[in-house]
Amino acid sequence: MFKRFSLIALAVTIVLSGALAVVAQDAQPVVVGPITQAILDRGEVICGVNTSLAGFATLNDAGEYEGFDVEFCRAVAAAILGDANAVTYRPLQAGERQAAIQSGEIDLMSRNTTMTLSREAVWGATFGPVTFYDGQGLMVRTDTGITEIEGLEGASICVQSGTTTELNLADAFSQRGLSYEPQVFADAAATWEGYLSGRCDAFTTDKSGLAAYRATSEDPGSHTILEITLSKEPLAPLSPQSDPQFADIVMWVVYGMIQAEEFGITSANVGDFVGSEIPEIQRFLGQGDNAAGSLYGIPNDFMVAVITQVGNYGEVFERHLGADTPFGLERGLNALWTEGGLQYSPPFR
Ligand SMILES: N[C@@H](CCC(=O)N[C@@H](CS)C(=O)NCC(=O)O)C(=O)O
Repeated sequence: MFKRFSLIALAVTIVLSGALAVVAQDAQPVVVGPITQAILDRGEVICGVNTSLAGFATLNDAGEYEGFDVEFCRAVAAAILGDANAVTYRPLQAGERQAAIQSGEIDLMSRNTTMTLSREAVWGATFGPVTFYDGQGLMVRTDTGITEIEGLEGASICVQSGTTTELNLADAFSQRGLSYEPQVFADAAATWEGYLSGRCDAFTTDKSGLAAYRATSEDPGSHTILEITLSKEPLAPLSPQSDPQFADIVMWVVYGMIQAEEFGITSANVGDFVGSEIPEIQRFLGQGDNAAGSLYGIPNDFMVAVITQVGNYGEVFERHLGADTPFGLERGLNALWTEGGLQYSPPFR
């Protein structure tokens, strides 16, 4: 009898202690990481962006940065501070990126930067989800009649230093037994000017960059982007490894924008979804008893602020790069997975 009682007592204790552990875990106060804390203290996110890349990051007439990449700086500010405008932008040349991350002078970088193994390790960076699946391309003057990479045998090619572009170019030509003469420039404007002034037969960078330069040139029709894609360039935001919790916030903000598009939640209708009875939507928007942002020490309903002030992923893409912009980019790989693309968010659970 006693034995039976003690076994029951033991079972009850195990179940209870299990339950207590879960409660204790849920109730544990979240320790806010150093980057998030610095953002809260100064009331601003310091975000590294491109010096100027049409569609991705440019200064508008009001002297403010705008563009596809800029929106992710704004989204992180909205998530943490509730204000998408609370961002200080640090324009960075390609070759300045490593030092900006290593020194910790920026909290976040959202600047057409390709995620690679060595950058994570050597720069000490944590990349977030891919915001733009890209690939390297080649542009030539249309009147050269060149349509294939083989037509560039012995050509001079304008390329920017400190980029994956420079490295891929060498691989692409040597693999095909082709020779070329690189004309290397430290900044984008000089690289583009080099090509325009005829110093180079071709200009190479990410296809998004080629589309941006071509669309904003005097005569877009006089430049042709070759069909070939030389590399994979998954462009993603990144942050210093000193605060893994902040890196998680960046990750879930980007995924949240993708998930919002999948749910059909936009900046215009998010208010209608806040009162939704659907558990999945309640969890996503941090409503009721569902823990979301609170697990990271930020407002529980952080995605409401992000969607209201910035929009979902599709809205951001269309606003800056889509059919109604000079770039007219198709979603392609950047479509949702449900539409044949690669953009896919893990569950907000
Ligand atoms: N995605 C490549 C290339 C990124 C890159 O910096 N591209 C150039 C050409 S489009 C650029 O944005 N230059 C602008 C600048 O350095 O200000 C990388 O991460 O290395």
